[in-house]
Amino acid sequence: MTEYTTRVLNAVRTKNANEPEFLQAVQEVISTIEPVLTAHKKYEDNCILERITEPERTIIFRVPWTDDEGHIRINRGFRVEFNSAIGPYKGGLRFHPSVNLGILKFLGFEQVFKNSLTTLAMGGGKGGSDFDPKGKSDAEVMRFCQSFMTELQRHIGADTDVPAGDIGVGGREIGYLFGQYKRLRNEFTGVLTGKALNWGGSLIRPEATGYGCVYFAQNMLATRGDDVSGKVCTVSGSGNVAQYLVEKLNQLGAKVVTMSDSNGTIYDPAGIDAEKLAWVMELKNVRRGRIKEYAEQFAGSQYMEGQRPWSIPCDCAFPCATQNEINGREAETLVKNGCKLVAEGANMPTDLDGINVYLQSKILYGPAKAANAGGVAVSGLEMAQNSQRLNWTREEVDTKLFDIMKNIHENAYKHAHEYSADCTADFTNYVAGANIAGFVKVADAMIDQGLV
Ligand code: NDP
Ligand code: 2IT
Repeated sequence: MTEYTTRVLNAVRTKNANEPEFLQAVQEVISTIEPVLTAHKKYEDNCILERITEPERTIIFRVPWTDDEGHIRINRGFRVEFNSAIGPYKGGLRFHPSVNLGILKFLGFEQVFKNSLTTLAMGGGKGGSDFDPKGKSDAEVMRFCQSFMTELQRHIGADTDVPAGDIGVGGREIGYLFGQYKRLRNEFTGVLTGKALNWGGSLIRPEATGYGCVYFAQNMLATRGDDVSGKVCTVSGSGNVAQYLVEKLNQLGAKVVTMSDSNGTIYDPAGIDAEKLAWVMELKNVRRGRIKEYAEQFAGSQYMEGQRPWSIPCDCAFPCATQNEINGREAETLVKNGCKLVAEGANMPTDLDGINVYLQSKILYGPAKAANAGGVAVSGLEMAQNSQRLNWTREEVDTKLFDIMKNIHENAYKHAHEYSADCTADFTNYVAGANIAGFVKVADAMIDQGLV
């Protein structure tokens, strides 16, 4: 570490001591962008690290609502508007009981670099609430969303801040949020992405994160003359990202043997084929049931209560549930069992020890901000369609997504080989490459725009 990065990291640690996830995300970025900071003194001269680690604005608000029994409930709402140097704040909303300011700051910080990588004009933000949609009726979710938007609406706008979904926020929630925004502001605008098709949504947005992550994996495999076809894959999660990631892997001839939820993992050695995946989608999106039921439905599969998928041998692993779901020990198990590729559908699913295991063993590792950028990229395409008042076809959007993921891979590859000393003809440090490529564009824009 240099004097500059040590000083900034220490200051960030002191100021945000009770935000471990945020500190983890900052440490990962700062430790990998050193070569570019050393090569270009302008970043230190302009205090870019000090500025880029501080959100431009953080909004915290009360969200009162009534449940179906008429009881008053209070949740906490947040929007972290992290950086607008290259476009309006853009990033999802997460509804989950674990949500707190530190988690949303980590997600907002990651989003700044991710959105920069997409090549589209989007700044970074994240928001959400500690509201738990599990076990709530549709009417309760609607009342919560309406109360949440009653406050949030004064801070967002199609050219200011454009939220979308994340954990616990899917099509249903985006609908209720959009309806309340429109009612309060009397404006039909592209203020949210992930909308339904018949009122401003984009084809391929539901699929985008999962499909994009597989496209990124394909690009990484191609550098070693390999392909996903025939690969045995483990996947965690069974929500939006996991579902479409499994769909794309199946289309490309891979075999997916696990999915999971917060209670446990199902292992199906025969593979979760298209028919079984359709059943999972109905279970999760319509009945809102638990993944455990899969093992009761499909003979030959088993349910591993309270376990994550990483003990199951695989060629490729795709964590698609949540942060820190792979630690150093689990990463070692993956590598020991022959895993050759990890591509992250979730945000920061691997802890710092785990990342070191991947880098030292020189497997193909696609970090979240590059590998899962397809979701927000198609959100950017949804914004473009809304501005034009046009809808593109499925093929058009999928081709654009495919090209964007190829471009992100190339850009990360190029910056890794230019700056990261550990890269060789056979190994690319995509963590360094993605962080540096994402950073340079935002940092240069911040310098251009003066001290704001
Ligand atoms: P969903 O709410 O649709 O699904 C989340 C899945 O992860 C569920 O299976 C859920 O299980 C599981 N999960 C959530 N929290 C935990 C936990 N603490 N421990 C174990 N499992 C957990 O969310 P998404 O699929 O949209 O998001 C998944 C990940 O992908 C997140 O990290 C998100 O930030 C990231 N992401 C999402 C994008 C998007 O476009 N939606 C874009 C880029 C990244 P259960 O049902 O039991 O809670
Ligand atoms: O983490 C993410 O990139 C998302 N949840 C998607 C954000 C978006 O604005 O589509």
